[in-house]
Amino acid sequence: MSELNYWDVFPQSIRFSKSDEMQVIPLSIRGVERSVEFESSNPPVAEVYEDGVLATGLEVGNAMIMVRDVAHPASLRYLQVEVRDPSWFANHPDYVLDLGESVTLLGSVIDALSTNAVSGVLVTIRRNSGGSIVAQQITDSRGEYEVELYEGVYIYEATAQNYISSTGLISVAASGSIGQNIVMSPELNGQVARIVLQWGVNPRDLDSHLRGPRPGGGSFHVSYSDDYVEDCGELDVDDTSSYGPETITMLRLVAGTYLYSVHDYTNRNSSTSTGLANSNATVKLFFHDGQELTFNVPNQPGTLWNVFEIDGATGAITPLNEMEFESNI
Ligand SMILES: [Ca+2]
Repeated sequence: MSELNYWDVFPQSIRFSKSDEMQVIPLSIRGVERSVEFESSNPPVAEVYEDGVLATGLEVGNAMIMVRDVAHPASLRYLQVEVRDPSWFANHPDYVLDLGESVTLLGSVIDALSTNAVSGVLVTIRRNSGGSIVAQQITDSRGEYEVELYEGVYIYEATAQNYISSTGLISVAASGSIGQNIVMSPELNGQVARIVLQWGVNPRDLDSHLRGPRPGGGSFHVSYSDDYVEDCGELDVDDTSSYGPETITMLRLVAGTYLYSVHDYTNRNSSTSTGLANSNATVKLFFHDGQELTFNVPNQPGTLWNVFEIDGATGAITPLNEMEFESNI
């Protein structure tokens, strides 16, 4: 089960010369694998077959191709197609089909608990889940890897001895920067779960909060202001200067409801802020039974993101993904 949601269609714009023969180009859906359907605003100019192959070139004109996620119809991507008279290309000899830039991506892998660099990690990058490998490298002594990729969204898998394997998304921009490191969690050693929060450059300070039942009665609340509660949980890192990670380790499960939330401390006094929604925050839950779940912050205003609940009696995990405004939690 995964809540990863980023995806895109490539290329995003295509310009063809009109010809007497149909021109075809396979479109690539990058990011998390999904089932999509295509709709053309102008089928005589451009159409997409069910297998994702664009057919165009017979008529001059413009078409917008809408790419819709079948399971989430509100999730849309667009591809712009232009078919020009051959004389246009004669006047623009430098024009080449834009498949995005090939960029060098320099990434780092860090330990969720110590935030130290992790060397010897095998990083495998695919265009989509289950797709073929486009790059693979082992991190060096500085925990870094360097690969050559086209712009777009990719899936990574990182594996190393004594760490829980991790998968997620990396977004490759023209600048090559990715903003977020790959964070690896050391294997659980009798603990119940590890919860890793990461985000982008803004806001500077997000906080992780875990609340739940205390063995023997009462409740606990682990956060930056109480970072260790015996037999309950421990916050390993309180990051106050962008990116994270902040990591909470759950120590025991007893009957009752556990709630994990992310609070936007920087914007806590706002009642309109979209800072948290725009933070690119992700939460990874590594559960003792081997489940690894990723949650992405909802695109809604709010200063408190209630991420998930765990039923302590059954171990069932329930995604919440609710946003609200709270100055203090
Ligand atoms: Ca913090």
